[in-house]
Amino acid sequence: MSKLSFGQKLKSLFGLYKGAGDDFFEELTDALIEGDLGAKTAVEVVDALEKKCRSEKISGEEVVAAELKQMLLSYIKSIDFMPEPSKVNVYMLLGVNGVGKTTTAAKMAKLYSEKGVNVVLSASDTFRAAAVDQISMHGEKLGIRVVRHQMGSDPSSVVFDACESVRASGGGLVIADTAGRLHNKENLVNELKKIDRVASSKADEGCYKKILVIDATTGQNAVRQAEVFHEAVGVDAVVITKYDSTAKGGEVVTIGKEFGIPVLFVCTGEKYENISGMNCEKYIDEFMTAKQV
Ligand SMILES: Nc1nc2c(ncn2[C@@H]2O[C@H](COP(=O)(O)OP(=O)(O)O)[C@@H](O)[C@H]2O)c(=O)[nH]1
Ligand SMILES: [Mg+2]
Repeated sequence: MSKLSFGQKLKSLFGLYKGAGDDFFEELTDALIEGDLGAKTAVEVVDALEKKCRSEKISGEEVVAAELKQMLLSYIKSIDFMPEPSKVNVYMLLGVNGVGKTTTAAKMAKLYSEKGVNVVLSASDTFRAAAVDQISMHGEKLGIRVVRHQMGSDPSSVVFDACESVRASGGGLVIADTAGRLHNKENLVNELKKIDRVASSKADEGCYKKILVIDATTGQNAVRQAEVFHEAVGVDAVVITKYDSTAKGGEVVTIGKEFGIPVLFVCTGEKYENISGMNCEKYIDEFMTAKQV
């Protein structure tokens, strides 16, 4: 059975536009909410769009679609991080359980080491033995060194050692995996802050980045996670995972709009190669027209 993708639905909705009429904008609001933009953002975006359509007497569906695209584009930003090879760089991956932190750490390790960067993986999810094994397995497969301690040890001491090791070898990049701790518990936020303090004191100036991993299939939950982590330690960029599945992707617009956090990578599968830089224009085009379910 063929099913219209969200983007195809949105596209066909524009066919109903006959000038600034209420029905169209209401339906557009619903469609954007369905696309994971969140109610607040959807209403704000559509209000602004409707105002513009009225004041400029916009009547063509292509023009309205183009206006919406520009508006959505204005909220999202891409960013590209390049480690400084002779310095100690730390990219810390944050996020709740299961979003894809460990997988993303491995993908990024491969990506940066292929660019000639000396990469060390820091197995800082010390809460479960399986987590340390999982990242060690990736390290072995990729030929990338993994700094690990025993399960249950202090995650910030793993980051500390990984940084020392990188400095001793003349510089490079520590990619730190972390536990998907329940970020709303005060003690766990404190622990996050402790790793953050260690990483920022060990990394050279300007070389420490906090990267929040979000699962694109979780919609507005991802927005709430961004809020909590951003408040706790300040997030420099997000990586979107599982964009290969039924994810619609609207939460990225909301994260950009509400918190101004840019997107570093988009991941579209479990393989090491399934990671690419963010192309905002392509992302919004897919959101509005093309992404298949
Ligand atoms: N389809 C898909 N699966 C992914 C992606 N990234 C991670 N996964 C899977 O999501 C699950 C959780 O990933 P993991 O890295 O262990 O998450 P963590 O708990 O945040 O470290 C694993 O089964 C991964 O293979 C992605 O981009 N697409
Ligand atoms: Mg993990």
